[in-house]
Amino acid sequence: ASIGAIIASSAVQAKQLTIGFSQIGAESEWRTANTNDVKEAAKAHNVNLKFSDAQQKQENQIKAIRTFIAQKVDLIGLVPIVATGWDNILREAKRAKIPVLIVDRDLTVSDPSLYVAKIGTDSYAEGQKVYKWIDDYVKANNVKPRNGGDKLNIVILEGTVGASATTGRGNGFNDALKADPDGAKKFNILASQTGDFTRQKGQEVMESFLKSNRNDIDILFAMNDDMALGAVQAIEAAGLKPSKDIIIVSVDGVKGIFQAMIDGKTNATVECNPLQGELFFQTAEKVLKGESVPKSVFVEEGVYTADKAAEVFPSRKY
Ligand code: GYE
Repeated sequence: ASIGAIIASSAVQAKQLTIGFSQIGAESEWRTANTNDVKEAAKAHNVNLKFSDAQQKQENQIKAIRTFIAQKVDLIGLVPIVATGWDNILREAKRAKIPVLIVDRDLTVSDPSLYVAKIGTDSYAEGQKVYKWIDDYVKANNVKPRNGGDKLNIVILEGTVGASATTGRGNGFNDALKADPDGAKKFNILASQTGDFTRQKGQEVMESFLKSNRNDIDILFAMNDDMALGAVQAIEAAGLKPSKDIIIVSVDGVKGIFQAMIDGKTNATVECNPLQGELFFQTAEKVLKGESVPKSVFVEEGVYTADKAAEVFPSRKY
């Protein structure tokens, strides 16, 4: 082959991919880790990344996707802030023959061919792990209701309303509670309200829980670490000891919660892995080469407790 042909063919191979990525915003430490990971992986894969931050608004995500379509990107990544309301915009992408990969959160569409594949976390399993951790912990430590009653009172800080991470974690937790034959005898859900996955709102909602039930709350299930960290502030301000007077379990496994566990302020975190960038770009490249990919892939996740936090901390990547 002539030098010219070799150069031409390697130029074809090296054609840089342009990928549009619609992110939710920056509501939590987890989300920041997720965004940083996607940006780093884009560099490693030499992708021209068009990154859009929707500032917690679905309408901004829809606008971003429409812009990506107009720009004729090769592929679109979407983190759906809520599960529904995507059919029309995904139909537009399909008509333009731009493949869409769903990242992190799940969605519900009328026609599954509107996206190629989903890469994310198993929020239902996370909710089940939260229940199991609580149940094991109270048994092992013979935890008694603070108010002398016969059930342990649980309060829940929920995530963004309508987000798959919220419904999945809630359903996983509630189903595990119902599946436990003694569940209803041991536990009472005293209050459950959204804290929008943010530290600020987590603190505010916990304050209001404490205002009405300061001496009744035994356990807090926060659907993410940030809300748990906000709640710690509220609990301390109410003159109670987080992790002792009120047992705290959350979801994510960010560095901030490891520090809180080391400091004795929360008890456990169920891991939700934000490092999805590598898998996202690998999958995108396969899709664009015409290879088949699994319709749904979950990244790996564990459970971490306060007694192991100091040991594990140095190896945490987010
Ligand atoms: O748990 C929370 C974030 O969608 C799994 O969103 C994600 C959740 C995560 O803001 O911290």
